[in-house]
Amino acid sequence: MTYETVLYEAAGGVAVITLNRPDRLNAFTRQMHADLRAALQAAAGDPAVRTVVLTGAGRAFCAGQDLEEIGQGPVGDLVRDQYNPLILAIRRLAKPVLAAVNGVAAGAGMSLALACDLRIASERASFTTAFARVGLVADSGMSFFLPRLVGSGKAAELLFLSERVDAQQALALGLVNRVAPESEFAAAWREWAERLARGPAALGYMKQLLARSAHATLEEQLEHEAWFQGLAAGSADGQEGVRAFVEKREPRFRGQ
Ligand code: T3D
Repeated sequence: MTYETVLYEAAGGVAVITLNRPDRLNAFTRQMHADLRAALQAAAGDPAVRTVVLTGAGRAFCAGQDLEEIGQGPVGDLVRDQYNPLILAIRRLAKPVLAAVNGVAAGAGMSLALACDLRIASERASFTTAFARVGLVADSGMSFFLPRLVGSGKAAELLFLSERVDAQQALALGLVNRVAPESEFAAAWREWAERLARGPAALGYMKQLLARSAHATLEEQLEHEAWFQGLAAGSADGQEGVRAFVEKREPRFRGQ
């Protein structure tokens, strides 16, 4: 599949989507929104794809909105029509989405990373909420995901002061799951992506369970667990997992 501003490559159960405007630090334009949403849709609709990786070309992950394009049209509409559907597409994708944060992630670029299920950062990556520096409020889910990852006090600090946080600080804060040296970064995220792609259909159910836990009471969440456990246990992968345990062999999951 070819797009103007993103690269798409699917092999071995892993779809890698690379934001590809390196000269603008992969900042979002309307075209990039359209391309990224189309690429996510392609990954969602392809049964051979079991994990999606989002990364950036060049030295940045994504610098957020392209500030040279921001003046074209009402900003609230841009957020509603472009950013919100993108974030929801990632959260509703019933497959793990891994952000391979290769460089700086700023503004909505940081939001994009936070909307993914897992984040691996290169040692040269950094994060800045950036919004307050340009007189804007957090968007693209940042005000939802950030306090849940780092707590409300730290979220307020990161949002109000917009300071740049390096990869090790991000790890200490819980913003990323893992940091890899630059020379090992590609191998590190590929290894996780391939492991996820060999995982059972239950990973997709688990993602939906975690999403529901953000709002549920304990009673509601126990019921959600019971419901999804029924689906997982009835799935081909659930049956294969139990059979493989009894037969003392490694399971062969097919994502079904
Ligand atoms: O309606 C709406 O769109 C609202 C939605 C808003 C969502 C948002 O994301 S708002 C926040 C937008 N993003 C930012 O404010 C970040 C702006 N960029 C920066 O703060 C810095 O560039 C970085 C911290 C990301 C990286 O700094 P550094 O020193 O590594 O690079 P640099 O020299 O600042 O940038 C390199 C080039 O990229 C430079 O262009 P040049 O001088 O080489 O021609 C710079 O202008 C350009 N660039 C960086 N970020 C953006 C950008 N161009 C357009 N838009 C950008 N966001």
